[in-house]
Amino acid sequence: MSDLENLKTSLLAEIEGASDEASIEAVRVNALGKKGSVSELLKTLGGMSAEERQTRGAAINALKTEVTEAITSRKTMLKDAAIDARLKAETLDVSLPVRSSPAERGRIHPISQITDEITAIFADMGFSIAEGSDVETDYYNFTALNFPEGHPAREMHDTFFFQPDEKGERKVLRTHTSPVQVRTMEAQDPPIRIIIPGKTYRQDSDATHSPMFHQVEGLVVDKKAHVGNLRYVLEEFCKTFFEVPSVTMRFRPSFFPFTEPSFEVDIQCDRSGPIVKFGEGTDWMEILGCGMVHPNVLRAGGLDPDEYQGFAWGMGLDRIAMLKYGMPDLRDFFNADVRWMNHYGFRPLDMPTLFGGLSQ
Ligand code: 2NM
Repeated sequence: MSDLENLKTSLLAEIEGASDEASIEAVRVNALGKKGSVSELLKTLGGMSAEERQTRGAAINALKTEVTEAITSRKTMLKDAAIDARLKAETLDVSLPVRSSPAERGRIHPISQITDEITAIFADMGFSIAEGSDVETDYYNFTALNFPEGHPAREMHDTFFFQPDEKGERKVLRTHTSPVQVRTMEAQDPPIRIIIPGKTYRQDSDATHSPMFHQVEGLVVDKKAHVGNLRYVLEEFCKTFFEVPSVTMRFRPSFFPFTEPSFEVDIQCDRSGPIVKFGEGTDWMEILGCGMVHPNVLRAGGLDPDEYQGFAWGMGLDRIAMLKYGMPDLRDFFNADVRWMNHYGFRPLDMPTLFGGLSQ
């Protein structure tokens, strides 16, 4: 067999043996590329005599044509095979159920939901939301709020203290959100109408107490703010929040260092059945504390108590959420158990709005 026959046989075998598009391309380069075996043969044509070119030259060209055709057809075949394989592998069953998106599967924690509900109610009455840091100075958490140094009310709060700094000052985890009220009074001129949701901390832990808990406080400061305004705001809030046309509220005298007079507020309810009913019944449930802002607190906020009055209130969210949604143990709130979240959580798109009905 001539050298050309040999080359042809081996090239055709290689072409036949190429099993994918990359290997057939490699065969092409080896045969027809710049330094390919067939291309090298073609380069010898120039040095041939006329008759040699007629016989051997024609044979080389015929080889080139045959090899090129074989490669082209193998390439087409391998390309079709690759497409067939992809079509088989990438089938999509359009009859399968659509997988739900994270926005549908996720749940809003009841504490976030209740915070949104409460802030929506006060926002509708013209309040702005104010926030502050969980870590506070002793001054903003106590002194400015009329808890004097050594006053027993400081002990009442079971405060978490940080290590003293180089000046001997101890930062605290805020025991209430009230430092935000003082900072707001310092920063902006009355009239002030703010609502302050946030995390608060006290050393206390059982079925109804968690060392980290949530409060919403409110503050109004104006030239003529009085207990009548306070009552009205809180009554309007309770009606909307508990979704009843009227509530009976009871203001009991109490003591807080930052307010004078101070009250604890109960609402009438019926606790005889499995769930608490509001706006009816013969029981009372304590829901918040409130009062007229103490002159010393107004002064700490840079305001003249002869010119301005204020009223403020505070409520713990965790207990109210337990009552509103019928949850037995407060500690479940913070266990991060997805089964609990699926049961008690709220759908992300069911945002509380007053026009939509708070709890739909
Ligand atoms: C409460 C009860 C009564 C309160 C007072 C103030 C401030 F800073 F304006 F003086 N903020 N919050 C307050 C008053 C909080 O929580 C049970």
